[in-house]
Amino acid sequence: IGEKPLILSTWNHGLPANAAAIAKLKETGSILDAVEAGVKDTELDLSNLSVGLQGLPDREGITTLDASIMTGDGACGSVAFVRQVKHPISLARVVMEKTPHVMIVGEGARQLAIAEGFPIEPEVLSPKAKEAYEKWKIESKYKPVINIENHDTIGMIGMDEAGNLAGSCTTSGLAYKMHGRVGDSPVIGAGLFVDNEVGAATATGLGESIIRICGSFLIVELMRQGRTPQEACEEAVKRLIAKNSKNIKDIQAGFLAMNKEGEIGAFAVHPGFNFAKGTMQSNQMIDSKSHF
Ligand code: SD4
Repeated sequence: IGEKPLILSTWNHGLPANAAAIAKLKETGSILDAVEAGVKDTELDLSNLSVGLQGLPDREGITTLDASIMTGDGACGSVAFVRQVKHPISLARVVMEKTPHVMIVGEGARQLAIAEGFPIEPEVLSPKAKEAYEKWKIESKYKPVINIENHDTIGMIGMDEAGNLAGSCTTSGLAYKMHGRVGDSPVIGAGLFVDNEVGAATATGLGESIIRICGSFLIVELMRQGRTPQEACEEAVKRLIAKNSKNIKDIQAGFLAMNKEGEIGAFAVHPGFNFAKGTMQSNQMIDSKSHF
């Protein structure tokens, strides 16, 4: 039905990320290489305050990163609460390919990065992040602002011409989170899930609300049972709203999915979520529908 190869990724930065992914796919032919290269572009984007080391810090003023990567055959790796590493997505790939583990966090992840020859960056906030943090400290109130500074994570899912799937997700998490807080992005099944037999899904938004319903896994399983990607995303949002009903007006979450046929779906709690759809011929932004 849909075009292949196909790359989907969350938010406006999805456009350049998709372009980087498609370029990589042309170069190496690997959908795994493509989804890694795609989000690496966002990890370096200084204008993005929700991904990479330029992201907004936690309430102690420290930026900590979460990332995950997965392929359609069930291989996966992730890192969480990691400091001073510019490309957590590549470190997640190292966990997947070079260790017997799936998830490595904190200082252990940083040590792995050092052992693997990743450069360790100085721990300084970017000028934009520093300015925002100084402002936040005046009141030190924790309240996520939907669609604005807290919600710009990149989740990317892709399929090559042969129908092999892979996905990636990387974030600096919620701004001003508690030190040590980990969101959905590095949790396989929450922020990302990929299965070559069915399809792939990724999530963005308030990680706690997404983890509660195992969002991405839920969507893939709903597709396995015959729902379209769109129906599956809508059902996941419905479930999320039911499980987070008390403060739903302050919670934004969005899901993105594709199935093996190249059909796509997206749905969010509130308006404002958008995503980029890339093929060999085109790369365009699409506005997601939402429950409210
Ligand atoms: C998190 N889901 O850490 C991430 C944040 C996010 O767009 O998606 N921002 O909860």
